[in-house]
Amino acid sequence: MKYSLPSTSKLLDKAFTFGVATASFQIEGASESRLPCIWDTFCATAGKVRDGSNGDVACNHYNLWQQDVELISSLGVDAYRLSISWPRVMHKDGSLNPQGVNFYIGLLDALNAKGIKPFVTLYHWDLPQHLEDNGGWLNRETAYLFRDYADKITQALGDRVYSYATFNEPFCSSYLGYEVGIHAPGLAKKSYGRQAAHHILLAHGLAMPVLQKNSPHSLNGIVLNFTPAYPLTDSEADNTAAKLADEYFNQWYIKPLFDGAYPDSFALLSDEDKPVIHDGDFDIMQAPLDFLGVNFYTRTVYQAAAGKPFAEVDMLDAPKTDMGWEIYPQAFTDLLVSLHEKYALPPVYITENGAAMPDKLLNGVVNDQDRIGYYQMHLTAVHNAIEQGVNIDGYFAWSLMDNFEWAEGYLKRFGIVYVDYATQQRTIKNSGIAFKTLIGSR
Ligand code: GBH
Repeated sequence: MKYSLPSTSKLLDKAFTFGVATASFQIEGASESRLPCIWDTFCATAGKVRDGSNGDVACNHYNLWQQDVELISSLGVDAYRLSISWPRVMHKDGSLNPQGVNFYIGLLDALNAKGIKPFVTLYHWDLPQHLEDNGGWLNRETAYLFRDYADKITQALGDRVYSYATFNEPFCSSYLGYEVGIHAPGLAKKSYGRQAAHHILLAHGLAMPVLQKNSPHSLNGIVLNFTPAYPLTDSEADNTAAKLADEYFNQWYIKPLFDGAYPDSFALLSDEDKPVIHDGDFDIMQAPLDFLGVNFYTRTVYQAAAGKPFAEVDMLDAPKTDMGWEIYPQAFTDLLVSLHEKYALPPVYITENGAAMPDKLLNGVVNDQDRIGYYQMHLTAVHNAIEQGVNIDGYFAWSLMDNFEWAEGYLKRFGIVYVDYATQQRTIKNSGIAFKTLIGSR
């Protein structure tokens, strides 16, 4: 029950930050004490969430937060990444809701008292429903409302926060939520996905100066997810397919932030699918970042196909997690090195990495050897990227504990801590014990 890294690895420096991550809708529950959000509505729509579940109770973290802080502390981590529920901290009229704000103040104070650095994400997908009713991320106004939310909440939380991220994974909110509809709000139109992405990146850019002003000492930035695209063969056609997919799913969400432009394949969009872009938007998006958060889980393989720019290939014989995602750690190293080569990156934090596995609690033990294997390979992949010159300052396991896995409901377990939903009993899995041992060995 141990992860091993070369003794000289930067990951073993005390200055390297190890943490665990969660998100508000996935763990908090207590939906009755906040405004409805788009995920409440999505969960209530038949056929959207695989087990028909919702976030009403989840891990009941809203009520069990004190014991959860003890749990986090018992893992010996340096940091805890959480997200703020916008519908919990703001009323419909745009004023702060003190009850919701006080929940986070209590939580942040308890973390700081234990010496655990809070990494706070302002938006991890739970848009207030009343804003969706007004067009959500298709409405440019939402970007300005996000800036206002960011302004008020960061003033209220003061200097309790070590790091702020504006958004978690603009790709997921825009593409999964507005372009293919497998996430809330469940809309499915190409032009919607591209417009939502533009408004989210704009909202990010509008909020960055506000964070820098209200919280000048915290590390302020954004969290992006990447699913590196590989060609099935080294044919030119497959290489082109992979390149186009990479631009569409990955570079689309980072290039505007560093280069002030969408990838070249923007030109391939029909006029109808192109987002409305105002003069100056790219200048706003390019606000300097103190850090970049990178979330990595898997890669995707592509080949050329008739009538479309790329076709995804299912790697049938490859090892996979319980999500059906291929386990391919080399892609993690390749990704980090290529981002470093392409962009003038600030310090990078791995803000999510982990795996769903079919865990079983037996006599008080979860012997999740496959997850331990996944973490071993991916920690090594991060180590290798550092050796190749990438500036990486931290690593967060996704997730602290099993939780509401979006469209999969409670069927998939990503935690390094097992949650028995019937009793809300938490049990540290063997992967979590190994994480604790690694951190403690420094
Ligand atoms: C993260 O999203 C989320 O931030 C987090 O809330 C969530 O619980 C966690 O991951 C686990 O899902 O879909 O087969 O094409 C990650 C989302 C995962 C989206 C990989 C793209 C590509 C594989 N990404 N996925 S596939």
